[in-house]
Amino acid sequence: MPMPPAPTRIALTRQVSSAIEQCELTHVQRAPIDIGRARKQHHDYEQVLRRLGCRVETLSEEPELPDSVFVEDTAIVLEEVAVITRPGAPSRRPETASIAGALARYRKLLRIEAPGTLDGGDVLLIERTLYVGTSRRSNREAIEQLTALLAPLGYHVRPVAVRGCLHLKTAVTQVAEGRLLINPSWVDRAEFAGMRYVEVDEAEPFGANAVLLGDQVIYPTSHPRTAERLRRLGIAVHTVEMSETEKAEGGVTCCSLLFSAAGA
Ligand code: CIR
Repeated sequence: MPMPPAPTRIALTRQVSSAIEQCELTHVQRAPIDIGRARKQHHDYEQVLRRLGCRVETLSEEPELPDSVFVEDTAIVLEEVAVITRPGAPSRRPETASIAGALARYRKLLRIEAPGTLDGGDVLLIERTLYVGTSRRSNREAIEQLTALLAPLGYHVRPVAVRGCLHLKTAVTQVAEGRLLINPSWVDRAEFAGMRYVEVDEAEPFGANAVLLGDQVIYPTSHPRTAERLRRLGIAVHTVEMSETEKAEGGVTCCSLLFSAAGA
């Protein structure tokens, strides 16, 4: 019997807003952003996603929504459903409408409602567990809602304390099966029982944000020492320049929503 083809992997992205310089900032000093360069870097990031097998669907620019390139924060896409978030920063809440429109073609939609607030950057999915950062952006009400929405589908939701950074995935992401890339100053290793770790180089505190696609990692050029640590572990690392979105406090995971077209 021939094997069925692998389901198409979608990467949902959005063009960089011409208003990106008015972005929200929490732990990063405001610095001028070169919009042309930001767009070029975002285009190159999309090219890497394509090279790694994704079909990239790019939403058009939202000139009124400075942070709208960071689509990760607006939804949690699982095999069965997509949960539309209610972002913690009020300026970002209008971003969800167009994302819901795009995701409705692929998934049944569930929603986080007020007073819940949740940013997708706080949600790290490992197998059937969603680790959710209790950051300034994501609150207990949202975690309770998420737990109730997803328990019937067999998902566990676990709150995780983060400190000193914007989101859980600023502090920790997965880089291989059973292995996390972590900045232990911002999140405790003990939260993730049974996982192996690689720590960021101490000169690169923002280096814990990586995209894992299959067994390939997309990673910013700005953290070369940590990239080298990953390579020494045998991990395939594809580097991308992200200097301009980094000035907006965004990393590689923030700029796409990755999911299989087929769903469940
Ligand atoms: C914000 O503060 O909301 C944006 N300037 C950056 C969001 C980055 N998103 C992410 O880490 N998932």
